Amino acid sequence: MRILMAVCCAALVFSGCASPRERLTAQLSRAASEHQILYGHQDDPAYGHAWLVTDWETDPLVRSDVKDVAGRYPAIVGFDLGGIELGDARNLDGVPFGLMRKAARQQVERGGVVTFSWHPRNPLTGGDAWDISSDQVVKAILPGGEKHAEFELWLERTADFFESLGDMPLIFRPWHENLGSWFWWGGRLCTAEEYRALYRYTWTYLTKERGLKNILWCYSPNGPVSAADFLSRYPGDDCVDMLGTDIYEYPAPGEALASAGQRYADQVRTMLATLQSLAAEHGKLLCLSETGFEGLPDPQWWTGVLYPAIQGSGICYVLTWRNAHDKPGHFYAPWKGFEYANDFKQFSEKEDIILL
Ligand code: BMA
Repeated sequence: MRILMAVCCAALVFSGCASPRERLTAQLSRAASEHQILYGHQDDPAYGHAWLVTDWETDPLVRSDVKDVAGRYPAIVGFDLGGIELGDARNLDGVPFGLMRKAARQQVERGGVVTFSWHPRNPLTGGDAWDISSDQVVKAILPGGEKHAEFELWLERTADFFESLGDMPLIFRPWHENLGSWFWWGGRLCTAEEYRALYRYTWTYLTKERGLKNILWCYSPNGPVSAADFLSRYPGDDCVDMLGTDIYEYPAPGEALASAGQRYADQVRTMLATLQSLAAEHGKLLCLSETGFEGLPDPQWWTGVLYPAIQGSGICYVLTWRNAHDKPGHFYAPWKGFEYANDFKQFSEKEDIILL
């Protein structure tokens, strides 16, 4: 199925008639079929460990913690849209949407890929994405609900942003980590029907009503979970292009690094094997949409834990989370001067790991 998809896309791309979606699908299918994995980093051009772009309009946006260490840029860059729904100029972490637009364009021009997550506010309570004080939020924003009109406006603003990117292709993975219960759209906060309706409403509005042809849709629940659980809230093959999962390494209190690393690697390997067979059945791409080990305390995390867990897994990309400029211990990629940076450099030089 994947090969057929790649051949069809290649033919379209060759004929010059491919839509942005089709071009990106062809690029990622090709990578996957060649067992190549694009390496990605969240917010990479906006800030890093102890630095921040302050004037994005004049700044060339060429700094990158990843490039400082590996000599090359991440092949995929992630940004978060949280705050776009309110009409804010900056997202929840202070990144200007103007910077994202400019950096996304540069990333695609250099042959890379861009992905967007979304941590929107809680439309019922006014709290943030992590406000789980009510299990009525999803119900309230669906058609017939008291906050539906407001939600329509939120989607309109999100669609306006995507539209402003022109024909630049991108991956969007809304309503992520939905099998846990830490976001207002999480497992215990809405029914499976409500969740599916939320995802489908979002897809229908952007794709059908607004006619956006530049989006690849990624469904990315938190892992590890069984295939049955993964599919329990799956919105449908027509509105998903890629299956993803978010898995982080968290040692238990007092747990040795070797044991935590082993447990995490087993979880990733098992979950990606599950995704690989689901993706083959459903004709989808697959990815490790978010991962990492906060503060990178394991000297050989990249070559000894992550790489063996993802090698040959069939994923087209892996993305590690952000390097906060204002929280010294909150980083997931190395930076210049970090004591274990060389392990990342070695990872980046593996022939199946792609940087730009
Ligand atoms: C979380 C943390 C938060 C951040 C959020 C959205 O995992 O990094 O600090 O606000 O992602 O980017």
